[in-house]
Amino acid sequence: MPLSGEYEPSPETWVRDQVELYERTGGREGNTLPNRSESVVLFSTRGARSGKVRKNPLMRVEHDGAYAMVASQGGAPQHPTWYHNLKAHHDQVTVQDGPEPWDGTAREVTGAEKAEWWERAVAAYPDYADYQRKTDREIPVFIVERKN
Ligand code: F42
Repeated sequence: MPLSGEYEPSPETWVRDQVELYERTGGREGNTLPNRSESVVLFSTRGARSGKVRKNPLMRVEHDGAYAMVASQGGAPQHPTWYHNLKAHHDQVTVQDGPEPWDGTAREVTGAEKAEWWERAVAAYPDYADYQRKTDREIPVFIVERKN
């Protein structure tokens, strides 16, 4: 089930457009990073302050049906805003990898579990390693698992 409430598209045109294309085609188009081969997945979160529905494509990092959300933001110094959305509403997230979104629960991983997922993330998208070198912050990783 998609999250209920008002959807507020990203102020970033390329992000907003990719979300629109992915949703309109059920993930048949807009399913890679532009001009790259690596796959993306669509995530919806609940705005920490606005309560609105926010949607972000992120790189596809999947293992045993769970999906990582890597808060890399290209190695920028601050966490992306959806990091705060997940901290505020960890049980309001949907994952869309193909035509149908499903409801999940997110949790930030740490320690050995994070190290395993970081390895998977870099295997899926090697640029993550460069992003981590670029920034002093430790890039957070959340795992989303299906509800019920
Ligand atoms: N970003 C990543 O961090 N990791 C990825 O793997 C990744 C892959 C990717 C692939 C394709 C693509 O098109 C984009 C990709 N991105 C990736 C970019 C990603 O989708 C986000 O654009 C990026 O992480 C930045 O997210 P952001 O939420 O910081 O974006 C800003 C520009 C934004 O949307 N700001 C909104 C605004 O109106 O200014 C606020 C959005 C929001 O959620 N607000 C909350 C609310 O309450 O509504 C408040 C949040 C708070 O701070 O409390």
